This record gives sequence, C-alpha cells and structure tokens, in this order.
Amino acid sequence: MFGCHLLTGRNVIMNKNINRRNFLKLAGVTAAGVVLPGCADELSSGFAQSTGNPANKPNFIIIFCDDLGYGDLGCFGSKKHRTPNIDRMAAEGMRFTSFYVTSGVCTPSRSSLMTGCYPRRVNMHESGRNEWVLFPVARKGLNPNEITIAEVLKAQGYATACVGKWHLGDQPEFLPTRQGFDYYYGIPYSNDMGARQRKQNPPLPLLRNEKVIEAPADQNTLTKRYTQEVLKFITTNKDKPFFVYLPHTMVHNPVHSSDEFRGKSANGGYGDATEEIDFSTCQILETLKKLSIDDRTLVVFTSDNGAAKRWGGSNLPLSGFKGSTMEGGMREPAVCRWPGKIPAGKTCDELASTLDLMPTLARLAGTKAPTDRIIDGKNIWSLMTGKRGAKSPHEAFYYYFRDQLQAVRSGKWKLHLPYKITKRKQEKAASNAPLKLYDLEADIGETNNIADRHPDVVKRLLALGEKARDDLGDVGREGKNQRPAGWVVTPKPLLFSEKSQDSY
Ligand SMILES: [Ca+2]
Repeated sequence: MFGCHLLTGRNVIMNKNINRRNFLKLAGVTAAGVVLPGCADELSSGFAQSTGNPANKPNFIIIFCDDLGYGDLGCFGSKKHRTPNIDRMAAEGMRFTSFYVTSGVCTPSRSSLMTGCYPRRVNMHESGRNEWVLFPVARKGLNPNEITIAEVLKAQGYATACVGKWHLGDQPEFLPTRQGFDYYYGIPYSNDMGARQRKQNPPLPLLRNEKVIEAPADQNTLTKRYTQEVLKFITTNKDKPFFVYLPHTMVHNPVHSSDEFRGKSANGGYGDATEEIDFSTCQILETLKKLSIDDRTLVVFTSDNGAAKRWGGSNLPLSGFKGSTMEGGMREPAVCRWPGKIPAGKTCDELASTLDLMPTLARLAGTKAPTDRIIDGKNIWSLMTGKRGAKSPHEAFYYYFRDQLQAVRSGKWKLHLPYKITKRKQEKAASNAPLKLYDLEADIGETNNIADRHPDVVKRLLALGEKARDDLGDVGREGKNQRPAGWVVTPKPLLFSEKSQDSY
C-alpha cells in the first residue's frame, strides 16, 4: 500500500501498523530515566560488503531538521505533535536516545555532520566576526580542503544532492556544489537572515546549484518544494547509489508551512511545520518502497540542535535549550531505518553522534573515512544493527560552546567543567559556572549534582577534558590538531537578477 495521508483537523490518522500506545510507553520509560542497556537483539550481522559495483552499494538519505527538539516527535514522547510517519519509521527501525550534535547552533553542528570532525577541529565553531554562526556575505566557510561526506561518497560512484539549508558558507567557494554535491537546491543560511529581519542583508535567496532563483524565498512552500526536489532526485537516480542530504529549513523560526498544514496542528506554526516534515518523510519513504529500493536505502532522521527556548518546541525530558551545552541543546531525537539490516522497533541508548555518520556511511559504501587527517567520528554500524553487547566507540564526548569546552561525557557520566563566562557578542554576562557531575542514566534532566560523591569520576573526566583542550583547544588556547577554515577576501551577496531565471 502506497500513499501518504494528510492529517485532517486535529484527529490523528494513524497508519494501521502503528501502535501509538506502545510508542508512548516506550518514550515514557526513557523519559522516566530508565535506560535500556546497550542495543538488544542481534538480528543482522555486518553489512553487505560492497563489491565495487556501484549498483550493489546502499543509498543514503539524511533528513536533518533545524532546531527540532528532543521531545518534538511522537516516538520521543511528544503529546502535541502528530508525527505518525516518523513514528512508523522508528517502529520499522531504531531510535537512538543518546545521539548528539557537536554544538547547540547551526553552523558548527553542520560542519561536524559534513566532515566527521568537531567544529574546533575544522575551525567552524564561530564566524569570522565573533558570532556563533555564519551570517550572510561571510568571508568564512567550510574549507574546501576538508573532505565532506558527499566527497567520500561521490568518489565511490554516488550521485549526491543537498536540498535545504546549507549554512557552511555563502560564497561560491563554499557552496554544496563545491563540497561534493552534484546538485543543490535550498537556502544558503538561516531563514531569519534575510532583509525582512535584518535590513542590511540581501533578501533571503533560494538557490539552484549556484544560481539565486528566487529572493526572498517563499518560505511557506519550502518544505513542500524541498520534498519534491528530493523525490525527483531519488527517482532519477534509482538505479545508481545515491546520497541525499535534506537539511530542512524548518522548524527554525520564523516557522512556515504550506496551506495544507497551516493552522492544523495543536501547537501553532511550530506544530504545523513539524507535521509537514512528518508528511515529507512519509513521501520519501513511500517513494523508496514504490521504486523497490526500500531495502537498500539507509534513512537517518535527526536535528541539528535542540529546540529554542521560545517558539514552541520541546526538549523534554532534557534540560536546556538550543545554544546550550545542557542535554537539551545537543542531544537530538534520532531514528535510523533500513529494512532487513537495522532491526525493527529497537532502541539504542549508547552514545553516538552526527560525527559518526561519515565514517559509518563510508564503510557501508565500501570505503573508509579519510585517513590522512584526524576524523573524530567512528563507525557505529554495530550499534545500528543492534549487535549484542555493542558499545559506543567513544570514550568521551565533548560539549563545546563556541570556542569553550564546557562539558565532557563518558559512559553515563557528564561533567560540567568549571569555567568563566566571558561576555561576547550575542551573549549575556553570567556568573561563573561551577563544576557539576550528573549520572545521565539516573538523571537525564541534569538536576542532581553528585560531584562530591564521585571524586574518582570527576578526576577521570577532568583528565579527558584536558586531553580535548590539548587537542582541540579552549578559550585563549589553541589546540594542537586544529585545521584552518576557508576564507575569501571579498565576499559578495547572493542576489537574484533577471538573468538568473530558473531554467532548470
Ligand atoms: Ca539550528
């Protein structure tokens, strides 16, 4: 049975296969802090080792929301949003409940997904003007010398497309088309960076490849148009291996949705946009089935950082919001689906990250992540396949806020390092942060500081933090193994002109 159904009114139309009660129960268990140990059930071992024939390589789709919170999906406990299709995707695949991005904001987070490296490694932790993220007409961008996930896969014969918000540089040198993507359609930075919000900026540009085809972009139809672009790309490339990166513009504020969704959710514009993304996900999954490539396509659904404090999103049961190094800023809802390879209806609580996608996809494509430089991500295929006893490959995970190392996680322990907060652009002055230790298995909301009871753990995590400082740096301190960002001398605005009419 194919087809995606629009949700009407406020009645949830559930797919017959979904047992929502079970989902909420599962989400509730996690919310209460009871952690499912490791990843149960070994249903699939290893992956189909590529034979070198591109036709045998699996396809990859990464759906990457903008600012969608940990608690914003039905399968992660949302009672407000109707996301039956992503819930079904989770029922047919695996939820990752300790899945991290490397920053609480867009640009640094995206640099890690693309390169498998911490933002400080590739110097994308701040803009060139002492801001959190890149703004329009930026001199800085992701260094073209970095090897992106798209470049790794392209070298293996993949057709590659980026459809959505890029935010790793708006100059031609840094656009997706110069970073391994055969095709690009989307906006180059955030949807609140156009002339409507900041009059010194150019109208929000919509690009096809390197040409501005619309400005300001009509945001109401972006999710719908992104989806159409993806469906077209998948259909055109169904006989090749393909990689689709779909960084949605939503649900970043200002939220927009198409006529079919506007005003339909129980949570205002934010809920409408979330439900449209759910519908988009349905259309993508149904297209894979229709083309009979469902069982050779890995689909990953997650978000670039936590929900913001305003605008209606939820990170519950986590504390903190977008921009912070609390779990709510950097732990994301994540679902992986590949019928026949990834066991259905399972949950993995082992620590994993967007850092790991490049090494994992590289292995599945029959190659490896680059070996001529440090890559922070690891292959997490054993977690995805639910290999019995599989453990996180990360001894430690580092929470950076801009250039500052603020926390370290190892196993169930998270140490908030003591640090001095310096007032910088876009920040409020705050008192200095004390050392705090949380047991995330017992205390997912980071409420009970138990540093006094575990001096040995504190000592071990402090030492791990020092290792990161040495390697990646900290405030006022360079790391030994950082690499430069890309720079241009004279950045130019991306403008629409009659000559750039969309002739695609
Ligand atoms: Ca974001």
